[in-house]
Amino acid sequence: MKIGIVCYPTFGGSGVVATELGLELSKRGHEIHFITYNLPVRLELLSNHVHYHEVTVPEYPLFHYQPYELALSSKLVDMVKLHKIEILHVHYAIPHAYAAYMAKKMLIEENIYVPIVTTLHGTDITLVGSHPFYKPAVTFSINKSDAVTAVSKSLKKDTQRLFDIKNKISVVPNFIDLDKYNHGFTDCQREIMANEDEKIITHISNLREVKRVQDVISIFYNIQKEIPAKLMLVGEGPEREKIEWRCQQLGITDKVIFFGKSNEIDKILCFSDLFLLPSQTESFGLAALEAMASRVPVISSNTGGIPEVNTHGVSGFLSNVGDVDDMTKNALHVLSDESRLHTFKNNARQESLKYDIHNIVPQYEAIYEDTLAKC
Ligand code: GMT
Repeated sequence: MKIGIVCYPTFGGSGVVATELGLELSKRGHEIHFITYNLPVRLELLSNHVHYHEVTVPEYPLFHYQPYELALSSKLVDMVKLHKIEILHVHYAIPHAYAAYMAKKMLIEENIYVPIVTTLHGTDITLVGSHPFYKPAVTFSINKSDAVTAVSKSLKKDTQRLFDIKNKISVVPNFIDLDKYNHGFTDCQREIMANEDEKIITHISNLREVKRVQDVISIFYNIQKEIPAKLMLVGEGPEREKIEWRCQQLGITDKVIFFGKSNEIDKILCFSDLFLLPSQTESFGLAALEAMASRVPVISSNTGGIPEVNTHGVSGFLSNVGDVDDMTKNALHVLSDESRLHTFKNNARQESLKYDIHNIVPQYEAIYEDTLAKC
């Protein structure tokens, strides 16, 4: 199939999933066209099966807001015609599903029919999309998609609760390329990051309020009072400055390493002992899955889709949002006994196998085939 993929090209989970999906589909013989405003961060290799088409929005002083949706829908029309794209798969409803619908309507005028598959990722529904300013447009574009998928059962339920959805929503969970995260314990060079007796705790996110990074700091502060430890903070975002101040106030700056945006997540996870994800809400928690695939147990909140990924008492532990004391207790339980830590590490890897890329990507292929067959 010739598939057009629209996504945010950033470090966010939806862009990562869209990119990994496109790359895997290309390996399975499909022709993939990424259509977005920047080269997606994990899209390293372009080939004759993987193409990237940039959407540019010319700056014009008259416009207070530059019309990205308009530029995107025009680009979609042009790319569908030029490359004979058969189906458009848009990741993140806002504004992608809306722009794709406009493109579809324009193409119908020229007797070209291109169906749209929309994948809902989380904040497009739970945080941003349900805002009254966007809700009518998001409801409309979900209902007008030819197929709709959500990345967890929890997100499907939230979408049905928050919007008046007439369309069927299929759950296709996020996935992981297990080979990428299959390192041994010996080649991680953990000695560069920490002393031999120190445990390495990691958090990866875009450091937004919804990630509750202050809880990460509180949990780590409590842990390092009991056992020697270092904290790896990966990602950039609006909370960073506040966190740096807090670390200074708590006197732990020498134990906290800020990596910023990193393309070496697999290497960082390779030397990690524990992953913290205390989010306020999380439709899936791809970062937790990446940690588990790297044999890193997860201490998380029990919100949204996280319980579908992190199994309580097996791959880690779940606590109520904001219950820093319980998360600390669980973290110390996992870290304080070497053989228990080893069991949790193995369990984490084992649980991640459910989300093997080779099992999940065919589910998207089946949806494309079904959708095309109905046109
Ligand atoms: O959570 C983020 O900061 C990024 C966001 C995104 O849209 O890129 O992630 C959402 O989609 C990911 C991929 O499906 C999920 O794994 C994340 O759980 C989800 N984030 C939230 O629901 C907060």
